[in-house]
Amino acid sequence: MKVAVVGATGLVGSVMLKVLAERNFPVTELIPVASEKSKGKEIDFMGKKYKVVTVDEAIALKPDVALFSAGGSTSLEQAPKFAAAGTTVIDNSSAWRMDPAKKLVVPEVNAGVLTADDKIIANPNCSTIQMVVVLKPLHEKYKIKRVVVSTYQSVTGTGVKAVEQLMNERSGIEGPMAYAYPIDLNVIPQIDVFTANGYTKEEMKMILETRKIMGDDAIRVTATTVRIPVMGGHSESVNIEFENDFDLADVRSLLEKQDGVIVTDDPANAKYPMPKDAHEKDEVFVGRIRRDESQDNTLNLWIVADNLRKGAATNAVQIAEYLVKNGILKADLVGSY
Ligand code: 11C
Repeated sequence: MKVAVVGATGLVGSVMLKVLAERNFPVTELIPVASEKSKGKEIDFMGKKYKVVTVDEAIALKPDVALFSAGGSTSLEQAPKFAAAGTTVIDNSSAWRMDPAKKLVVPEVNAGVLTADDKIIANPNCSTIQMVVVLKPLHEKYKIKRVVVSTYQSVTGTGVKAVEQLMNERSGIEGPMAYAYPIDLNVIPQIDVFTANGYTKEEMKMILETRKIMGDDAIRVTATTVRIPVMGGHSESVNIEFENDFDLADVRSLLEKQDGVIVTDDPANAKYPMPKDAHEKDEVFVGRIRRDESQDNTLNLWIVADNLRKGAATNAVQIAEYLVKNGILKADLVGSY
């Protein structure tokens, strides 16, 4: 399988390369793609060196699949060109997510919607992905009415510049600012820009994407998304109101059985998910599972995942894996995968 990684030199792109290698995706030829200024730079991948090429060069090489993590405008412009050349694009930007003609996929939740006609597939926002993996089995059993989520998001979600800002501030070094405010020893209740209703774009992504992935517009969601001086993963406090009453032991067992979820919930021994532990893991971790005693049929949870992994790169690679395993994406090596 010829695999292009568009944005290969960025934070998510480099994790995509790592995840492709770790999961032994059947890459016969890697095509690392980046902007003109990185052209020619060498990338090590599974013991071989590959030269970074430009988008136009990559399109001409007709990859079987292109994993995109190069921002919305690059994706809007370039993804259709790859698709026209026969490449299946899995796009990590927000460009196509709410396009009714495009699928927005978290494999554990809705991979079944994918068909061979889907040439541009959208990878959801990181904070949405980790939440819906946990919501899915609970919605199936108890039917979710409303979700109230507050996030505690890692600076890696913003990119390299934000990681550098945090590290510079820690070391007392002045440098370029990714945020309008210091992030070390601070908390910023704004992720992305504000929209007309007073919510940020990140909050609206959580609201709208959740309904699309879950395939249920009746689920009400409200979100407050917050940046904190942490690396390693996003955390979420999630309050879920169901139509029906639930059994706490059953909730735990549903989550334990859910693909891609690890339950870490042992208050007696102070065990719960934390970004330090979720870092570099592909799973979504859930803990602090308890009844909301202020309201009927309502549950509280704490969800943590590595936003660069399950929140971005791993989810994109899992979509590609699903396409291969189900014969939707075909190449010579399919049979041996
Ligand atoms: C953050 N969730 O943590 C954002 C990053 O739509 O894919 C990912 C933005 C997106 O800042």
